Amino acid sequence: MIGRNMEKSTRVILALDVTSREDALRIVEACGEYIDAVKTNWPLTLAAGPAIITDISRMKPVVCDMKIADIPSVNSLIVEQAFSKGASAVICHGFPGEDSVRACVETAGGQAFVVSEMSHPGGKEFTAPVADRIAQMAREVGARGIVAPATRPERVAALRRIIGDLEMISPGVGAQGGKASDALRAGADYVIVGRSIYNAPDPREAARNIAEEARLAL
Ligand code: OMP
Repeated sequence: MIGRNMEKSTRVILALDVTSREDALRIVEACGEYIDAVKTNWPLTLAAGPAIITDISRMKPVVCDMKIADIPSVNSLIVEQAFSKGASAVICHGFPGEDSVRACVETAGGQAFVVSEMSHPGGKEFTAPVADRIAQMAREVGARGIVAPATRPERVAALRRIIGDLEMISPGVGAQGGKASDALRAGADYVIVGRSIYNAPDPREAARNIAEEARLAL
């Protein structure tokens, strides 16, 4: 079962880091019109079980973010499981090296995003110094794209120059201090937004506002 591809319409990917199945489904239902995809991560998967990926994939394309960072053979097994549950794409780390990333990309039929420089303050310590090389490697192995920090639009622009026409998805908007319009203008294709939507009093309204900001930015 391979999920459908995400559209490039609202440019918003909802990071659904909630820990209740009911909340998760309610928020996706509410925000559906204003998001292109849902990103699932460990908190929801551990809380609700992997079947939540299948349930959400019936509503929206799912980017399954297990931050895959293992040896190639194990990476391939993780990717197979993610796609068997209905994921449309996966996220893997770049730092384990080319063979590990290649295993993800090949098993995912190209539908893998590679984390380059992380968006949080600690991302500057170990990921920033190697992010350019990771971005280049993502391109060489045929990844779909990279994950790059909306908290540092100047890095989004620099990484865009390296990846050419690969896609870029960009977290760090809102709760981490980045702005959707800055990231998109600097070269991101999509912004990834979590707390600013799912913790908002009205998640639908919050998603609508970010989608509107994205539309005006482009
Ligand atoms: P909020 O900060 O709540 O909007 O959530 C951001 C989401 O993006 C979380 O699901 C993180 O796991 C993810 N993320 C980052 O925040 N920074 C990164 O460098 C990479 C990711 C990611 O790979 O998605």
